[in-house]
Amino acid sequence: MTLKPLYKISLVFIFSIFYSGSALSQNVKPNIVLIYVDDLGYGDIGVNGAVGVNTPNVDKLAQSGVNFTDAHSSSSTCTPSRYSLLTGSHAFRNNAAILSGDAPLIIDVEMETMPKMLQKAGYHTGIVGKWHLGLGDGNVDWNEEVKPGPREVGFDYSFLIPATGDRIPTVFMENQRVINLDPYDPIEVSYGSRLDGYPLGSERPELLKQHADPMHLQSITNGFSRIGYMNGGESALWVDEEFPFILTEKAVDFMKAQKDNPFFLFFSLHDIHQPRVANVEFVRKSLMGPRGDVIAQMDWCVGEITKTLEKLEITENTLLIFTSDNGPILDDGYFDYARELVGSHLPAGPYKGTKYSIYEGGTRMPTIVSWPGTVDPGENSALISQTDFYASLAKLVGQPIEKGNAVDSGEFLDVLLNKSEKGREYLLEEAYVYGIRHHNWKFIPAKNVNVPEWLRIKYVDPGFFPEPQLFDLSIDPFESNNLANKYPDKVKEMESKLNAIVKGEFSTK
Ligand code: NG6
Ligand code: CA
Repeated sequence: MTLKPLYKISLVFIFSIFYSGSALSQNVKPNIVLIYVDDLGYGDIGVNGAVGVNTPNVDKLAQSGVNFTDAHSSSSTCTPSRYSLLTGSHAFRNNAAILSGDAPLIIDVEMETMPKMLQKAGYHTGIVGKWHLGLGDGNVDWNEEVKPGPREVGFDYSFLIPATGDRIPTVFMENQRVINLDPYDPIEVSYGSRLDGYPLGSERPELLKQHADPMHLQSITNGFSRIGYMNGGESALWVDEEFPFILTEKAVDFMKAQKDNPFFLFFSLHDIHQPRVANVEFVRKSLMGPRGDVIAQMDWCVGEITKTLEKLEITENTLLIFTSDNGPILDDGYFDYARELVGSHLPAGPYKGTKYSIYEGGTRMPTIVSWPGTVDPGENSALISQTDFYASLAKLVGQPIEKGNAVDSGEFLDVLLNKSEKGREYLLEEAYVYGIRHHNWKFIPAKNVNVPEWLRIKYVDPGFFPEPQLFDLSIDPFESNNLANKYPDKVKEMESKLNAIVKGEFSTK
């Protein structure tokens, strides 16, 4: 049944009366759109101080919604963050780490997940974009339906970049099948021995649109050398420059088709991960070269989503969350001549560290929640984690969480809806080492972790911390003044809390 706009508005009005107390009435089922950007830093959007690129659509969302200033991904890399987001449990509990492009699905299909919970509440669920949670059972035939995958994790519909833009196979999958595949040109994939397939970046540099470091010099498809070897599937190869249009179109089609159901759309963008290659429409849209241009491109995608909600007249019945999976990365494998630090642009805002880092820049994410008519606009400084979305949304849609499910997911619905600034007391941050927050205190234990060689060469915190570190973020947001010697009792307390979390003896939620 299609409701006339007037009725819709009055329904929203009735809902808002219910919402005026601190707890929400049960069984309110707005559509939920989660826009998950890849590698976007806290400072990369206009409202958080970006200067090298304009993000008018994201800024508009922030103006009509809540801009969170202390919201975190569970980890400073992709797979672990996505794992926690969908399962409500810490990535370390399942040793979740960045996966290769042929890795098996890392979410146990028996496990309750956020999309399964939403399905039980009557939602039609879909993912469009980057997956990177593994597919299949370890021995994938890319020419057949690949199982288990998103469907077994709770998504009714999927349109995927299977792993990352820089990993083969560089093909889209719709509902777990490679699209546009010619059966006479089957796909083979290898992350071990070389295949006699696409030319290699290490041998044919003249074919490259962007030169790459030795880790990204394997099979060349569409002028980019990737991680991994691939043969066949030529008719199915994606064109990186078409990502924004193809992914956005799939997301828009999903919303259009589901506009009369409550739907959950996980729109998981490739931007601004490398290889960073903007469509010609967005080239030079920023002052920062490719990194800024793909931020502008990402902003366009966000605008298309909000425009579609408006056109479908469901803006006021849609809870939209915008955030990112990990902190910003500057160069990461491709020499794209990005001018990343143009002027005073600070990709991680006032925070130290980048993607991969345990410092705040690794996990403190640009995070906006918008639900016009229900959520009061403003800024919210509560400490929360993306891991908390699961329990908070379960509360919103009136779904119970059974014991043993979503074990690290705290219910902070009032925070998400900007009715409270009382967030978490403790929060675990995962990188190659752990960090823990207690309100504005931040603790990183002394540790020497064996991180990959390339990481040690390139990044700020290579996993070697000879001394424990303690910071007071209220006066030292950049984590530059180590107070560990000054407050030994605080160090002890936070270290023991951290150990207890890891051993499963203390819950932060
Ligand atoms: C790293 C890749 C990097 C990127 C990252 C995953 C190398 C040297 N680097 O291993 O290019 O793909 O994995 O990014 O291989 S993430 O956002 O999906 O976590
Ligand atoms: Ca990422």
